[in-house]
Amino acid sequence: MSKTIIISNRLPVQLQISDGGLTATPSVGGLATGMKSVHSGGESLWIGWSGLTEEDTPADLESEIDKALAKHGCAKVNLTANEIDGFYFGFSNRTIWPLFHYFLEYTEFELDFWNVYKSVNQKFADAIIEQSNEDDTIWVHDYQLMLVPQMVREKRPNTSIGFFLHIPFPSYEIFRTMPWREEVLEGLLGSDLIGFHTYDYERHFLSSVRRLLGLEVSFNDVYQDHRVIKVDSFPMGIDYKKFRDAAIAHGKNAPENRSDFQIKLDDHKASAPDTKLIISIDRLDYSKGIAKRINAFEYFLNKYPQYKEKVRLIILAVPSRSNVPQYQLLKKEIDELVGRINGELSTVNWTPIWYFYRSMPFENLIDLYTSSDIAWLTPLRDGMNLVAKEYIATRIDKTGVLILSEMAGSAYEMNEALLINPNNFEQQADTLKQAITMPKEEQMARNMFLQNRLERYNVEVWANEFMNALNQKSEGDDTFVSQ
Ligand code: ADQ
Repeated sequence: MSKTIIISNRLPVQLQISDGGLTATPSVGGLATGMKSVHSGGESLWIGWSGLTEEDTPADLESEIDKALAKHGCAKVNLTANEIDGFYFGFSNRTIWPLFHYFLEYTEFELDFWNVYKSVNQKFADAIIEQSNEDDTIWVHDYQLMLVPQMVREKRPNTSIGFFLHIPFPSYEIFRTMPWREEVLEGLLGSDLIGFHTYDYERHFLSSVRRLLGLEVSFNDVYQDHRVIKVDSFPMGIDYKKFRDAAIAHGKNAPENRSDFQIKLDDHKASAPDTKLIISIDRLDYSKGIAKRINAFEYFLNKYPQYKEKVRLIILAVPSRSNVPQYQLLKKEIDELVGRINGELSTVNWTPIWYFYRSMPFENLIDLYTSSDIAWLTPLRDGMNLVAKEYIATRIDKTGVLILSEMAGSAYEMNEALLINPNNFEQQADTLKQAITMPKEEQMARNMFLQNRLERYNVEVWANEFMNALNQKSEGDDTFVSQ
């Protein structure tokens, strides 16, 4: 029986080794949830890195780990600490990530990183070949594995291979600065179907293919060596029902069942009923524009001083890639900014910014989404941004205002939000004022449209549409015969 093979850098299972032995817990991230309909009992296999380096894996636990992963339909690729350094922290996060998010000044073109990236991609490709058959369908995820499709194609000329990029694909002018640009494009073109979040990313990719490889491109088809590669956009949705149900359950919570975090939020509301809560939730990443947002908040308070003591900004930043120097610098910058602004503007009754640097359990995320009046998300570049969608899904009574950067992929589908340019402080100060004073009826009218769209185009639909397009592609006879 043919199966679906999913490949991503990390497996959707968290392994923990302690005195009590080994535990394997499924992760609850967006991708893991989204792939549920594809990754179901027995007909699929998920291949990825387990999160434990070879050095950290006790030899006597090796087969126990394999068995535990197999129970979740997963198989691991073993990576050494050195490989993780060069492949993940190196090429993936010091070359591709900054470059694809237009941070050329942070981009490092290191031959050593590139070499490790290639060899680790080969390891993933080898694992796929070993664990799959010719008639299986393969779905490769994200920027860490862009060479895998071509590497698999070499051994499996007739297998159906899809690739989805979760981050932006940059414009040709940016992409062409990379020394290994042709190899990366060739790697991706090993696929039958290449998916992006938005039409713009798709266009940028096709433009690079045409100009750097000189291949024929017609609409969204690329013609290469008697093959046709389809390129399309599939904007990723969320598990709408999960967020909505959690928010409904949260509303029904008896007072004694409230989390400590919720008690704190409720106390705050009770003590200052006129104060508006603004939330911002991201991984601590320079692409998310957190430092600029804090500066823009200070600008707003200076432009409209009547809102001092009337608004509070809650920043929740999840620690991320803290081995990469740029992330350490950013953490320091944000610590200092928050300290300075709170130091200068706080009063006995009011601290303008509450800053949390941690990952929060799902329940607390829901506490925050549901307790806030405004969500303010200002990425400087973002492939999609799922937080924007999650916030809207939790607004059961349809109130709440979303202020969203037009640089996020999600902005294309969320026109009813207040869209801003994160570099424009003047506009953001005015938009914050507009959000604070927006009548409830207007909030509800805007959110009704957003909710309907998010409910319809949820993450399951996203995954199914991609798989259907890939299956149609392999069923159709579109082999290209050059004249
Ligand atoms: P990310 O850059 O990680 O994803 P995003 O899409 O916003 O960004 O997803 C973040 C996820 O983490 C959300 O589901 C959110 O609920 C969760 N989260 C955020 N802060 C948290 C906290 N403090 N504690 C716990 N959970 C938290 C990449 C791309 C995005 C793209 C996604 C999916 O960079 O542009 O939308 O992949 O393709």
